[in-house]
Amino acid sequence: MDTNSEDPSRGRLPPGQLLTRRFPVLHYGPVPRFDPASWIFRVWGEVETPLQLTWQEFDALPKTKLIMDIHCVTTWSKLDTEWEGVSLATLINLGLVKPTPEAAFVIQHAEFGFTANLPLDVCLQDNFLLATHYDGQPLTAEHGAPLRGVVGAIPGRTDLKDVYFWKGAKWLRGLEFTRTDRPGFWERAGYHNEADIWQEQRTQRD
Ligand SMILES: Nc1nc2c(c(=O)[nH]1)N[C@H]1C(S)=C(S)[C@@H](COP(=O)(O)O)O[C@H]1N2
Ligand SMILES: [Mo]
Repeated sequence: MDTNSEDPSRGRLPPGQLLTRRFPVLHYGPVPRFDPASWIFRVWGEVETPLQLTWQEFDALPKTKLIMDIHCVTTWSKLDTEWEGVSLATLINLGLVKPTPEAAFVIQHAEFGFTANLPLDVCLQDNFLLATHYDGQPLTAEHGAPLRGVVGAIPGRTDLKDVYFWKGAKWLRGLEFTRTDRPGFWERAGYHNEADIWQEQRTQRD
């Protein structure tokens, strides 16, 4: 009998990764305090009209659930994590965000000036979400409350580009659409710009 076929991680663990059941907390700097009264989410840059939403407005948007495997560049991976939030596709379908024809990249802007960059194509995939909930509960402060970008791998979806978890910004406050790419916080610190988990694009030398 092929016991391997019973292994839920089969084919899902990228090279150099180890499974964890915990949910480690990883970030640079302090954890910000969330003030729902002053919190504003902004979209600007290569969009037809800039957008500003209060927390009340953002929280009222239609939400999507997403189950995916997340892979941290520090080598931990966690399978079947459940997220809920607003997809960029939803913001576009509702007409709230209209990228210009020149828009090619999205820079996530978070508290304290933290940024993370991704191609627009990746942010439009099913494995990228602006998440408000993890595992059925609102995000905890240390995991990015009230809003964070999340990106991972959906098992079986070989059509998607899968990147390391650092490409999702905790404490997200806005999205900037750009024509050209601009390295984010960890990318400037030496992490790989593309961050493909299957190709092990961890640092700029990989
Ligand atoms: N604002 C912010 N977001 C961030 C980071 C950070 O330093 N600041 N670190 C990234 C990294 S390196 C990882 S691995 C994940 C960790 O998310 P977690 O703490 O929820 O596991 O957040 C990402 N998002
Ligand atoms: Mo990380």
